[in-house]
Amino acid sequence: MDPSSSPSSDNKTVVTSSHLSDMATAGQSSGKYYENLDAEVAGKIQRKVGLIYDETMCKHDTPDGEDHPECPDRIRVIWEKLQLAGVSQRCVVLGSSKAEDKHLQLVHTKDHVNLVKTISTKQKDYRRNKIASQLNSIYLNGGSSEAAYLAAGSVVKVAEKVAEGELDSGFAIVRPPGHHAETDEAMGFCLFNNVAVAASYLLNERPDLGVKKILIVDWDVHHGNGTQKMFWKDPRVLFFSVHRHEYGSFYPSGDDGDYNMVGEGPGEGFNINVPWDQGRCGDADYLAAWDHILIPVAREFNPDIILLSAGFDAAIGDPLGGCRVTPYGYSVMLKKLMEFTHGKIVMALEGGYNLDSIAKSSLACVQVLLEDKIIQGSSEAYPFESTWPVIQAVRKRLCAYWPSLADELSWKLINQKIPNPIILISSSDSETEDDPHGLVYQISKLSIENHQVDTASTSWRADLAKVDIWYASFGSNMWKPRFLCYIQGGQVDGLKKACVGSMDKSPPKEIVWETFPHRLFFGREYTARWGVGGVAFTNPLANLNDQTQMCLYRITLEQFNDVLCQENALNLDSDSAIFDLAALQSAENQISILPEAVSNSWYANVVWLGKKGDIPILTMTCTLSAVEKFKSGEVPVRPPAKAYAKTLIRGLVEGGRFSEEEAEAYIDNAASKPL
Ligand code: X5A
Ligand code: ZN
Repeated sequence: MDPSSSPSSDNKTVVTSSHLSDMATAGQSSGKYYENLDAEVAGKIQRKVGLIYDETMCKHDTPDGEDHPECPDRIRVIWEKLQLAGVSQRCVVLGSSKAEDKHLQLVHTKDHVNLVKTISTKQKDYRRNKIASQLNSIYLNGGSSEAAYLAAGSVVKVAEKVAEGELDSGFAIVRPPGHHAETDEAMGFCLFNNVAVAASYLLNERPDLGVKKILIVDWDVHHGNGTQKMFWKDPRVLFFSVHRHEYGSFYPSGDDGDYNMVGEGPGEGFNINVPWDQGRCGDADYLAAWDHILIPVAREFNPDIILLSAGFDAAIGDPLGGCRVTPYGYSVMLKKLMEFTHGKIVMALEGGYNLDSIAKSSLACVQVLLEDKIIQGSSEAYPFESTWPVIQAVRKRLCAYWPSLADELSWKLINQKIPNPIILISSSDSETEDDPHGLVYQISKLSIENHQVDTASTSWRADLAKVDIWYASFGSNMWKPRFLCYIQGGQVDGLKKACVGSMDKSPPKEIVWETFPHRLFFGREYTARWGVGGVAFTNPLANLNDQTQMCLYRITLEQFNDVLCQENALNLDSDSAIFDLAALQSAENQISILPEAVSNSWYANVVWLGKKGDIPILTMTCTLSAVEKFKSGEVPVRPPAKAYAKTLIRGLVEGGRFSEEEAEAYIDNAASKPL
């Protein structure tokens, strides 16, 4: 551990000015210019993400150097990870600040503040261990007071800057943690309730900032009992905590973390607990709670800012938590929160005791705040069996306050589960490493969309019209006018037959190009639309040696069904979708999709290619068994029909992908390489 990497001991990276407006980003202030490549590619402005880390907070430690999970290295490893990844250099690094007593007293008693204030002084030396032993899960030493003041003050500072708009978001890498600390009591490794102090400060001390409603999300594996109590009757704070509960046996034991605890008086309905019944929850369970509780409620609540009690002790590998959330899982949970408050999110570290896990998870989160491309990863496909009943119970208990929770979850959805006793191995570390080829090809096994699956499929069109997908085309549909025939109807140059178009004739919302690691080839002897010659297919399996240009159209899932029908010569008037939300979910889970009605046609295989901006990317091609038939020669591989090739080349050229020559060479190459 190199202590000089701490900003408090390295003047070059310390930015102590309290005025952000005249402050450069940390990268610029140390003479280097760091570019956010992802933001640049997307033509976006780099988001200002604030970070606070201060080595002084490491001085809070066990009195005699005994081992303890809540150890100083926790924040050091996070800070080091952010530096090594080159991420802290792209953030605004702020100096830490001590909390003011009057701010602490917004949520704590004067006695409690005084106790923490004086606990580290010489005079208290002999009494410290005794006081600590009378508290629940607390140790104290000579560095505790200062660390506690810095932890609370730093969260206040980041929250203030984000609320003011000087920062877009931020992460206070602090210890001791805060969410167990109650009004008059330190407990659970927590001295001051850092997040609660910050929330109360914004609401009560800074009306000028216009923060009227705060969402506090607590994803620490333990229940945020302190925070819950501090805003129990306060409708300005919506407190959401997801935690291990096991019927009140998990720390902090008792009923406080029960889902029946919804707040009181004016605060009734503004407290939401999601209490797990068993201890091995992972990404799928957490995301189910997000999709079916937190996100719909947050949409209704419409907060002005989000404070995140970001403990990472539900992370895979945590010695206290036992859960299995991956860095990818954390990044998806955070990404989903970015939809609100223009991304004004203040993260404050709470628990998290596996040094490697908390460093990786923190990095993944800061990358989300910076709006970098979401890291690759995969998770178990479905929540545990015991998860749906918990989610349903929470929805039922709270639907009187939040109408979006009122619908029963569909049986289709809640049948997607993993039997409880099975212990799964979650994603390996390597799955979260950067893809050396820069190709997004790994298939996420996890639904990160909030799909409300309706029980009655009376109007599948209306339901699927609400869901956007990217249709990735690699054949003649790359030429926009030709693709539009499938939407608007008609017959362009080269087509031997007119298309009927989709029911919903609205044009694609966006068109982008991307390269995918799937082999493009041409096969068959004749098609009704193009005449003699082969048409394009792509191997459903990814292979990093292959690169295929695809033109992505953002259309609705309803339109995608109509395109699928036309590709496979089916009528559009079916009373059920051939590719519905359940199919989308299966596609995501790599289960081969062969809708009954199209199983004999050529483009019946819908393949999941990943996600782009949270929207699934789908393509349609032949089945794997058809690829085998092409390989064996049972079905001929043929160069493309003339008119067809012309259309492809036009698409590639007009799409700005290639020059005429390059497009020809690209097609020739795909047509001549042996399968
Ligand atoms: C902040 C936090 C855990 C306390 C566990 C006590 N506290 N056994 O994670
Ligand atoms: Zn915890």
